[in-house]
Amino acid sequence: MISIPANPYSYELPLTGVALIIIDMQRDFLEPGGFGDALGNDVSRLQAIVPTLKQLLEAFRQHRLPVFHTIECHQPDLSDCPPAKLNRGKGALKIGDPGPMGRILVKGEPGNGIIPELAPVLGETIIHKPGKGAFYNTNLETHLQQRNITHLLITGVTTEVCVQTTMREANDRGYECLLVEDCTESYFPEFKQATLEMVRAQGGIVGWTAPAAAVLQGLAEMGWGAADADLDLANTSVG
Ligand code: C5J
Repeated sequence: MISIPANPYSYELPLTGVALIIIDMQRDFLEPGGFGDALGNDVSRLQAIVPTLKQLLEAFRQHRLPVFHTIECHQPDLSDCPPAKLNRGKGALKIGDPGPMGRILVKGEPGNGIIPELAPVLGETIIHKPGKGAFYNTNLETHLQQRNITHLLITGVTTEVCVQTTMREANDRGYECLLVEDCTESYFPEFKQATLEMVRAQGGIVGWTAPAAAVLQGLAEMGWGAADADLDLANTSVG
């Protein structure tokens, strides 16, 4: 067990059972012409976390620890997109409309993919999710249970929407969650700050927060080797 300095108090990272969860680092949220842009947001804000998140991802890869990428998306016929989601927002383009990067938030379209800097590699799991939370209508929990994962390091965008929803879902399911402060971002800086404070309030009612440097230091102290690997290098699973 390694103690990571965190808020509201140290996060105890076990030697096994840890996974990195990267939420929705997709072109649809980070690039002009995607879903985030269509809703009127300044998407350039989200780019700032990419180098730090990449560093954390590389550390997980180096230690051969499990990595899960999520993608918010819908089937081409939008059968998994309820009217309440489809009609919300009154943006320039709706989910399913053709945009400069293909159909907005539709699975398989160029704009729906993960940004190239963080593209999944063989052995990492991709979870396609129709909702904001990564547990809703996905097999994420089955994947986590199969691999005896108990501790989740949570990253990605946007902090107060898909990241926070996923962290709350995970917390209710008994996972010990740490939100990596400089590996998550929002279109609204005040919402990011509020989310960090909310999740760690009341003695960590939803979990912990810590900067990436503290997590990286903890991983270095672990000294995990390939023998502890929980990766199936033959398969990148898609859920
Ligand atoms: C949103 C997300 N904001 N990934 N999705 O619609 O946070």
